[in-house]
Amino acid sequence: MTEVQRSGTGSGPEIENLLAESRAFPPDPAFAAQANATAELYEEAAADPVAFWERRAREKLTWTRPFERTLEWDLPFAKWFVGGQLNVAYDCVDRHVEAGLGDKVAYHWIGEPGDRRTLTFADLQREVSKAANALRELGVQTGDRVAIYMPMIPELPIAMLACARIGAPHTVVFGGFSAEALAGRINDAQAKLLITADGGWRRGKAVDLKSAADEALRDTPTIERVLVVRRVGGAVASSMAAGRDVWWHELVERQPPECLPVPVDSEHLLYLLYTSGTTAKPKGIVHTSAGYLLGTSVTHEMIFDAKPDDVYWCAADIGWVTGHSYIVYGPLANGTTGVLYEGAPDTPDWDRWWQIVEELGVTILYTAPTAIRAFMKQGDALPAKHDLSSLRVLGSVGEPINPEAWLWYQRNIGGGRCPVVDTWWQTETGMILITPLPGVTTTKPGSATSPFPGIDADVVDGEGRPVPLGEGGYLVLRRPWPAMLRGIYGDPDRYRETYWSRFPGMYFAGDGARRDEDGYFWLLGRVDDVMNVAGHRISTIEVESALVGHPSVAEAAVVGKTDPVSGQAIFAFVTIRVGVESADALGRELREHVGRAIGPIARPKYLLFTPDLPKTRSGKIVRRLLRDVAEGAPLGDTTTLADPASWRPSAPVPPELRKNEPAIGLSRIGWMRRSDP
Ligand code: 7RM
Repeated sequence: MTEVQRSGTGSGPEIENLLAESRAFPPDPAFAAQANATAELYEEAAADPVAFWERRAREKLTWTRPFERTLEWDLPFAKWFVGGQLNVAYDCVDRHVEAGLGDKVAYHWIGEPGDRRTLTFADLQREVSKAANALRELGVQTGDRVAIYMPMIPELPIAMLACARIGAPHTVVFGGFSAEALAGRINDAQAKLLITADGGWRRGKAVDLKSAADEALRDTPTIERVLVVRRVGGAVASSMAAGRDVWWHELVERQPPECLPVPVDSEHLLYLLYTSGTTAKPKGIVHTSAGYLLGTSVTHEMIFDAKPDDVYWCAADIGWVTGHSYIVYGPLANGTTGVLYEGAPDTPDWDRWWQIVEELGVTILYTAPTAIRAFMKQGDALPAKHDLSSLRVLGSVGEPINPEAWLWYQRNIGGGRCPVVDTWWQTETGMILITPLPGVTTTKPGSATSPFPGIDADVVDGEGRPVPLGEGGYLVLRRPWPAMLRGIYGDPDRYRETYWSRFPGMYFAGDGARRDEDGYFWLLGRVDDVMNVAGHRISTIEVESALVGHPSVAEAAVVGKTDPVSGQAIFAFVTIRVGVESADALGRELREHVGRAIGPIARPKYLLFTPDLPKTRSGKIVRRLLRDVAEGAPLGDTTTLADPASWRPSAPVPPELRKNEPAIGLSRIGWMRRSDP
């Protein structure tokens, strides 16, 4: 199986396989004839990238006050559409109602237990307005931050849009994050209100969100009130704090159904979304209003070929940026009908998604390689049981997609008819930046192909010089784009340092990439200490500091190990304090400890107790070696070591950690300098 190399930009055999991937899929002429995108877009944008966005900003967005200057670029600080005012919720909801589309479905929602709700744009306008009035009653004013911690229920996008309606920035915290992670984000954002739910349904069980929220709220002095949606009823034992907590169905339902949208400046803070970096403290990525809405809506229209009659399903969770940009803001600005599904893809069975596609006649599906590989593992029979002929465009995002998964998706889900768009972007970029345009681009399985019109991406070497075609290096962006992050909340120095200092004048994304002889971009994964587990960014340091926070742990080092389904899996090396017994029970306890500190997705799949960790003279852990050990690279093979001369493990990795199953290993592994006898 061809596998994309995930760390470093060295040219391993995997990359050679990948670049040898020669299958190409030219656009179907029938699709091209009706496509939203055309090849001329590239020419128009190349001629004048700023004018390209300016024209679309005037055409696509509804302004309460027109902008005066398209771009102010004071590197690395960008302002787009300066002087303009609009309201994001109005552009996503009200203007479609005013245009006569009030009865059009905005969201088909399906709960995991099978309950359903259909919300038209008129319903959404009413619900968002009522929720916005409720926020006001709870004391939220324009500019106040609101934290949102919810399952995938309609009240989640309603809450986000209600915030946008009154110009109160939101920060959505993924419902799978722990109380501690929630508290950290609330405190960094200094949020005044928390919107949450009693729980949500996942794999047939009620996940208790309110108890986690209550735990977080012990340590969040800025939170005044809590608005709680009742989703699971008696299935969880949560309680309401008198004077602080209020039920959504009591407060929101009695609000008047009208609420004037508040016009805000183009650069008004729309939301913060926290993402993992190379330190333990997540960064609050700043997204503002007009440029973000333009970038997400233009890319949504062009890359997914979104048409008025489409039924579009981005199967991400709204708690991640993919959900913000491509479930909520981009598609709603385009007046697209979307699908929201609350639950897990394997509940009640692994064909749940295909049953939903068939039932709702989904035409566009956007998901992650992790999900595709998980479906692939279940075999071809489950999708084959369902009529998937409504599908016409397939998208992928979140991690490199290996050619086998791409081809499986194209054949077994797309029936060989649908263009597949592998879209590269980040929380920071806000919108898709490297992607095929369906109907225009000849795709190659495993390649995100080329930069979106107006985007200046390149691959450079360690000195910032563009690498020749056929070679690998670091992915950079040279020009600002409308949906780009405006900074890290409260920390302009960290913003400059993290993204703009490695290569002067360029945005460094933290990803390695190669360009092939045709100039196609092949993304190779992170080059920093950020892991990508099932499309979720988790930093090695976050997991390490959670582990070290446990009283039994002296030291910990964490690396990502290639995983056939989730892309990477977390592998933790742990040394324990003198006097503590390392045992299976402690290993399990540590896993749960990380789960509580960060969230279940951050629980190490592999955990190996070792007497010490390999370090350089200056005390830096030699991660490269740990990575090799985790990957099961043969002992003594130093070809992939950054510093081949120095280190080797003193004993083999226990066999249980070499299988692709969660495991805890006890070992006598020490780390010896190669020069040691
Ligand atoms: C949208 C999202 C960003 C990181 C990014 C990459 C990786 C995302 C692709 C990809 C290869 C892709 N935001 N990544 N898309 N790698 N091909 N099409 O995922 O902030 O959570 O993650 O994800 O490493 O830097 S994110």
